[in-house]
Amino acid sequence: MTLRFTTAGESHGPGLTAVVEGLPAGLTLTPDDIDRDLARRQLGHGRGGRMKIEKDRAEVTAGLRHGRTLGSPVALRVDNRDFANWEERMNPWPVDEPVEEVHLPRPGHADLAGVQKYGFSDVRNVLERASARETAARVACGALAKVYLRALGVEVFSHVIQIGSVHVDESPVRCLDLDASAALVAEIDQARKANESLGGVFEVRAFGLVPGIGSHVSWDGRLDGRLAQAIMSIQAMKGVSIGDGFEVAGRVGSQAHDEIFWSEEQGFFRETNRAGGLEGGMTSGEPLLVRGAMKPLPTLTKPLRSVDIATKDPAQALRERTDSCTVPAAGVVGEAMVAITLAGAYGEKFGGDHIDDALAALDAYRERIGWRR
Ligand code: EPS
Repeated sequence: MTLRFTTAGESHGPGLTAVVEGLPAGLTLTPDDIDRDLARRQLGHGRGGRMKIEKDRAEVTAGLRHGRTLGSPVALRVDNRDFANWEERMNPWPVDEPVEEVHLPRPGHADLAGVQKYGFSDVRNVLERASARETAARVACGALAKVYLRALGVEVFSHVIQIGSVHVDESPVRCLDLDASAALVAEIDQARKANESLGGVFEVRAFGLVPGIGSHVSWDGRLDGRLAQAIMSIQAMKGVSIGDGFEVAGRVGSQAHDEIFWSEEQGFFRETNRAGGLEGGMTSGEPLLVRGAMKPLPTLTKPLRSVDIATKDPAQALRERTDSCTVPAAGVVGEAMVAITLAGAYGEKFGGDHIDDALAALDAYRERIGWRR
């Protein structure tokens, strides 16, 4: 069975709700498995005032008993603490006094197309759902997928590799060392002072994958396509790449692929991973490398030109409390989306109503293909 999830919730409404279907029975979960990732998503230099209000925790309301999955849908909720400050404006039920409408769509946000499409006069009816607050629910679902994957020997991580114009590659060790980190922080501080926001690039890596997850036989079974959709569905994403991504387009063939070797102790292996762990829409058994490119957030303290949708007069876009950079948080969301996608593809291949059935199927497959890692 594949893994499916859905979320509901507005940014300043009472809370976020999510339902995850397709987890096998018998997985052991602790509250910390979910809350740890929720806390990681809230961190990162460049966050605004909202994160001082929220302290995200997931309340599981279905699908678990005494810390073990039942094979039934898992339902959870994450409260919006900020709702206490929005009870009038975001009450699900009619309120006594009319609330002020927002008429100033932000370039780069869902605001304008959203009010046109859904027939609203108030931009808030769109921006509340388009907000990246929703990613808290995704991260909670992703944490469940990670527990499933961990039981199957797969771990998912992420790191930031670019913020604004500063690349981590510019650090001599090509990793998030203190120098690189300091340069990224300085870039964010400088942007904030200039009333600007910043985007960037994160990378998600998954280790412990067996070859053959996903499929070459049908377009919608190709794992690279599914991962691309998962990453691109995250708010503010403008690009996705796998392995060496766009760079391979400019190389000659001999520099673009990963030669195949075999040894008694390793079985099949590669010395390079330019393909990012995917060939022909399937995992190759090498680590999965997926990058997401995020645009700068569209809520600006020095707003761009826009139009008042009620009067049609030129105006400045909506200006409100905002983050200046959320690339570190987006990396955690990327992990969640990759984990959900991988867990779904593992579920399709190894199935099982109970996790032990999936493990038995995985073992039999490893044996059949002689996979030794
Ligand atoms: C967001 C705007 C900010 C962010 C929010 C996403 O919220 P507010 O308008 O309340 O200041 O803090 O992100 C979150 C609440 C979160 O949990 O990540 C936006 O417009 O997308």
